[in-house]
Amino acid sequence: MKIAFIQEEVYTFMGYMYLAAVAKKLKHDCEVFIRGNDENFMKSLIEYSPEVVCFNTATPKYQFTRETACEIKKKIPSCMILVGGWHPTFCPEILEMEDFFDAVCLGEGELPFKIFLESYPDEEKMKTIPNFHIKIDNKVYQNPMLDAIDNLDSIEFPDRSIYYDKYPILRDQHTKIFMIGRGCPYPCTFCFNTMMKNLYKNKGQYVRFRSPENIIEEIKQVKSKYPLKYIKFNDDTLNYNRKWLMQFLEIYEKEIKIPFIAVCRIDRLDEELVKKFKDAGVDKINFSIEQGNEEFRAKVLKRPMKNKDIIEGCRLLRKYNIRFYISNMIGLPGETLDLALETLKMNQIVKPTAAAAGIFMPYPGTEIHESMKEQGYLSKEYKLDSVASQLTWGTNNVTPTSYVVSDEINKLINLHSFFSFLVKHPKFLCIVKPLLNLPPNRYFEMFTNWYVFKTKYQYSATREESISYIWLLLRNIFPLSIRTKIEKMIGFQVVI
Ligand code: B12
Ligand code: SF4
Repeated sequence: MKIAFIQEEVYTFMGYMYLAAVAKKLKHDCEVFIRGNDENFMKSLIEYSPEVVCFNTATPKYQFTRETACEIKKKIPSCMILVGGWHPTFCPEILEMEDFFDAVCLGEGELPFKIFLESYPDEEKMKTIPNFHIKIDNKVYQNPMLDAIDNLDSIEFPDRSIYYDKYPILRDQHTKIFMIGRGCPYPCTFCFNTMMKNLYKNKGQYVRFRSPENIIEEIKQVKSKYPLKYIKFNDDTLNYNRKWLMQFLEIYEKEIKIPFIAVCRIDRLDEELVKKFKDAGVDKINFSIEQGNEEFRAKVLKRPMKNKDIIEGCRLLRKYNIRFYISNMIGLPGETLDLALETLKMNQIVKPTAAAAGIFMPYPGTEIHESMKEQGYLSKEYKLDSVASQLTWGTNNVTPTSYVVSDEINKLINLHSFFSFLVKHPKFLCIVKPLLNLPPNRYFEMFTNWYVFKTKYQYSATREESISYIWLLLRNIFPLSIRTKIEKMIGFQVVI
């Protein structure tokens, strides 16, 4: 059977690579189709003529999935369209809302996808695929979830060849992604991990690790086949299990020692661990403060970390000369300008290599979204569609918006625009403060885009990443048609 995996970004989706490994083991044919700026996308998909078309969908990317799936169903009516990932997991009703979707998969996909492939096209069997909500003869069958995969070492390594054989730009990238496990144990109210944990309640262990040996083996295999000079561990939080991590870093240092970037909880770093990270080759650590006021952070976001622990963690990172990037949110429910300025202050105190603040977006299905509805913080303009149309960072020079009801929301939106700059240049706050009273506008947003690009450029892992940031910045000034022509001419697409 022919299976097509569809996406918009030039990026290797780990989820697709895991599913492709399952499908290929069952001798199915798989191909990835990156829409991006590819004018021939539909033509080549029709030529391939897939029986099954898969989408991996995050909430803000749902618009892309919906429009592309609708188009595909018109052109290839016989194909089955399956949607998995975080959005359908928390909004499975999209299956009933749109007739061009045939099934959604909730949660982890390896086993359900395998059962689907073994069942297809037997409709009686397909009605009972676990984790799937599936439409057969216009009736939706909703099946219970399987337990979370108990032993992550038992699944096949992600099949990278689906990207690397077709897209040399991805194969030749020096930075490659890996994952050490799945899940995150923390209860942050705005994060989907908290919801996923609830979904998997009484269904086995949600937070799991691969064995260090299993990860090292995968890295070695990748290194033997493809260019690999930098590793990006894409896990949400690498350092929640100190004992496991110390063990892993020990082996990594001995057997791999390729520079890497990791996402951590800053309040869970201590000197021994930071030193171990450094010895193993860490180049950069990303983490989030989100909000600078301890009490607000603990109460509204359920992130009860202490400011003194954040300051100490950053001191250690600086001591060991490890670059670090901090992400934050502005425009939270109940947040005042003074509270948001505390976030700025915390970032200024700890002096990151780079920092940015996104405008808070309440995603449907999260705990904070529910409490905002109850407390009247959700604006009337908020609809699933408005969330779904929020574009990926760095591509939209438009006036930013927020869906949080607050008297000071415009000031908060404006503060977001100047945030990265003010972290580096605290003295300019007195000049920026009066500007916060102006209506939010695209020029402030262009300023932030420019400044974030500048710091991202400095924060790049490799030279090729720096170059892709330059182009990412420049391409915004060209209209799409010209941008496409230039990208074709120079044979370069933006790799995130
Ligand atoms: C790496 C990453 C990215 C990468 C790659 C995205 C990708 N789709 O793989 C990039 C940089 C492109 C990216 C961009 C964005 N991301 Co991101 N990203 C992640 C991150 C850290 C890891 C993703 C991953 O590889 N997971 C591991 C794999 C194995 O899991 P998976 O992708 O979910 O796939 C499994 C199942 O979902 C399922 N499955 C998935 N697809 C399908 C399809 C079918 C047919 C089936 C049967 C099953 C199935 O099976 C897979 C194997 O078990 C996650 C956090 C996380 N822990 O997942 C956030 C996360 C997915 N991102 C998120 C967001 C918001 C975004 C952006 C919207 C950010 C932005 N504003 O620009 C964009 C959207 C782009 C997009 N098209 O998805 C949110 C999504 C929340 C939501 N409700 O949608 C997450 C969950 C972070 C968070 N905690 O909030 N992201
Ligand atoms: S620590 Fe990060 S990944 Fe974990 S629940 Fe909180 S926000 Fe989500």
